[in-house]
Amino acid sequence: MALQRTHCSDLTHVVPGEPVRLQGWVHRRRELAALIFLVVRDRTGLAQVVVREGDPAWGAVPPEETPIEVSGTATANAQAPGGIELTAATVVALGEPADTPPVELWRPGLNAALPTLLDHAATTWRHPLQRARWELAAASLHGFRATLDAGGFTEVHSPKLVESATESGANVFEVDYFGRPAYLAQSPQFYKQVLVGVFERVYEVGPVFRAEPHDTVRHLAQYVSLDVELGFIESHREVIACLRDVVAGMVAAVHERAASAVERLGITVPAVPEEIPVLHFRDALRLVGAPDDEPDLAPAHERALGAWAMETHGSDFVVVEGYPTASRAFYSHPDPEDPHWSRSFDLIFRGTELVSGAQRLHRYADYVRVLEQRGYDYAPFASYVESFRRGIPPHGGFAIGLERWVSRLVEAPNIREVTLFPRDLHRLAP
Ligand code: AMO
Repeated sequence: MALQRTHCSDLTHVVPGEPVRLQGWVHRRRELAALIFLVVRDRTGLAQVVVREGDPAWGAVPPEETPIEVSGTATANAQAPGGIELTAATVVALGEPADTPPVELWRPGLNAALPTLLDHAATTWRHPLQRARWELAAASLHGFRATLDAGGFTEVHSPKLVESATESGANVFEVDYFGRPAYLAQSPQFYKQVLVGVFERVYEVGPVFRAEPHDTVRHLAQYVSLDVELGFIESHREVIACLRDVVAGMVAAVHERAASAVERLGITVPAVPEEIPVLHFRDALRLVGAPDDEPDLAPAHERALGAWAMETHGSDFVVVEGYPTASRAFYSHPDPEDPHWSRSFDLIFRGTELVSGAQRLHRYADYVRVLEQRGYDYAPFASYVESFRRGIPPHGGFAIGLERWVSRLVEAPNIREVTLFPRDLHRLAP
């Protein structure tokens, strides 16, 4: 029977003298006169193998990035990572010898320009620092789901081929659907709302599509949207409280499940305050010195609000509520006290919008009126709007952009750096 596989990070626990079998990639092959230092990389970390002249592996270590299996003897060496290395090794290649990678993955830093990183994403993501970024994303997804599962939410999946734009007509991808026009979903907005009528509380993790015409450092043409919707609420403030707990759950999961990624990257994981500071849109405009009739916050305003939240509240997070109704999506609930403002909000994290949310309209007549006021055709919205005739309770929700979250977490200058295979104006491959 073959010896059980040991993972690189477990080598440190093996008793010297014991036989060991590793599987992984040739991370580094360094040849000296009578010695080859081989560093093996697997999903858990790195391990050192020392090959001496006369060892079975002598002359048989394939080039960097080739997948291999190494059998040898655990040997104590204070200089080896974890104090144990492998000696007297046999190396078997598990594939063709790999071509020289476009960047040297064994170097501690990944020194390549962004286009090189993206063109060769399938290989460059192997670098331990690059992998760490996705490990943060994966842990965050776990925390998102775990928090909502514990709160009585049901995970759903909605269609990505849809008949109408959900956010605005401007940036939709049109596709040919059996000879008639259809769109790639900009968000699961309509479906999550009507599913409140079934489950009360739902969430979805999935891709959404935006035909963003601008090349910016914070927009992608496809991103992962973390959507939440909950019923039987009194106002958007309960939605903000739910959002606070979800973000705290994501942060907790990063600590629990991605501690080694945090350490490798040397990042500061934010603390989520019990109550995130909330500013009304009106006051936010004044604070940043913008005119009173500004319809939205510009990126520079968000940066200024982020700096304000840190200075005055020691918080990486700030919520802006009450955006003008006219500048938000048609399904947003106006403020009953003054319908010029809406019960909508954004969460700004480290100076960038991370989340949008709101209480929604939930009465059929309100939808009919608002569609008419905005000059939208009824037909493309009919199946959505008509469900409000059959008993949808007061509800609200929000959506977090996963890549935005990770990019602010690691403070990456460009969102593409934390996206596995980004899609943008110019990129459709890899
Ligand atoms: P919104 O369009 O503001 O709201 O999107 C919500 C969050 O998604 C992220 N995001 C993006 N990330 C990368 N590239 C993009 N092009 C991009 N566009 C948006 C941001 C943003 O805050 N239906 C509403 C949400 C709701 O009200 O529940 C919506 O989609 O982090």
